[in-house]
Amino acid sequence: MSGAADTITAVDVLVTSPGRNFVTLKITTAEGLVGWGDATLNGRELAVASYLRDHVAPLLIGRDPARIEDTWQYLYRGVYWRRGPVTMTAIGAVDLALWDIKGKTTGQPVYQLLGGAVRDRVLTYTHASGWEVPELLDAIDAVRERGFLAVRAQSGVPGHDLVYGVTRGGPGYEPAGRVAAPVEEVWDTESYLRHAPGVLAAARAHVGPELRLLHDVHHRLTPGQAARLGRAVEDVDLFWLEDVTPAENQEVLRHVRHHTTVPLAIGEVFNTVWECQSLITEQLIDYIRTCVTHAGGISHLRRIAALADIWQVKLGPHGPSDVSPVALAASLHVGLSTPNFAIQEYMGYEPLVHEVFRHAWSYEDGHLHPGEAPGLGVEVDEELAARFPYEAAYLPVARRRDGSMTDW
Ligand code: KDG
Ligand code: MG
Repeated sequence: MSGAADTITAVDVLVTSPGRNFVTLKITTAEGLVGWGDATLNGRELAVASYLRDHVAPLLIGRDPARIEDTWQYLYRGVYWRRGPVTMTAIGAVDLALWDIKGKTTGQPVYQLLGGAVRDRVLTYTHASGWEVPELLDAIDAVRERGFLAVRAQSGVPGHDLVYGVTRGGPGYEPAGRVAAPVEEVWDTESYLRHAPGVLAAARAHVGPELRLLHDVHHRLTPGQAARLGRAVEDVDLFWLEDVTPAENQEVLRHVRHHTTVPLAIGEVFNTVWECQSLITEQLIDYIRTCVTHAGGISHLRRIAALADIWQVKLGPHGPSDVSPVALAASLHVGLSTPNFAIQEYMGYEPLVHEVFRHAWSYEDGHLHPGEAPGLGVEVDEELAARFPYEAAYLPVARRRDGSMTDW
């Protein structure tokens, strides 16, 4: 490592679709170091790619890559408009790439630069789903056989043809399917509310007391419905109940909190600490779900974690298949070095994704570890990535039985 300040000489954006779309940022320095960042915003990928290419890349050329916090402030305060998923995902990608470069410059895995490990490995949960209860129980058994100690359980709902996150007759689903326009689902909340407590009780009866069970409601309930569901599943002893109400109006969580002791998790759609602030400081949630990609990178996720720590709220970051292996690595470096980190979602990837993104992180016995490679520990095979160009893909939308749009 030379004592002279390095400079950023190239900023490139790769859009690749090895089974699903990923937007990846590559920052190259005069000393020949390369840093990688994840800029994938599911279903709106090209907006972030353009933001980075057209508005951020020209501003980074000639800057010192070591000045991570200053660059974050420059991109956040400098834009004037602030916040929002496109801006914060772009800033997050730059932040990840600069932490990757700092790790490579110093020869250290990023978690060492964040203060070192506070735990030996990071607890993770994965998804199990089945349209009918027996299929769900089989799916839970299958992930337990792979060693998982925590499982998110989702099922079909009577009277529905499609339910987000659950496939009929097959284990896997992809959040954003390759379609020219969003698939439309019909959603009936009352039917779900009648069905879900029994499904979760059956899952608990099947697995016994030890396995951590989680459930994602996906923003679909009113405060009253959320309180009812929370009460109805209290005996199930969930690890968490996720996104019970839409995240915009946070006041309503007071009502939910007042009526149930079920642990609440929220925040995968939040982009900054300011959206987490009252939920954390009023202790309206138990877990904050902000993602390292969509909430401004490692630098900002740590700020959220620090606020949460004061209020005994723990981090349980978002990690579906649309969060690339680069971002998963970053989340693991934060997880290994952050005291109030609880659990990392890990949906897993298709085999091809592991080939395009070669990573030092690994899974074993229900836990993940970021590995000891310098930086984030992920290298992108650019030639392979170039063979899979962007394909249009959208998350679904949902309508009530009367045809009006609803949350999903
Ligand atoms: O892009 C959105 C999906 O990743 C999200 O809907 C998945 O809710 C989700 C979860 O908790 O993984
Ligand atoms: Mg979720």
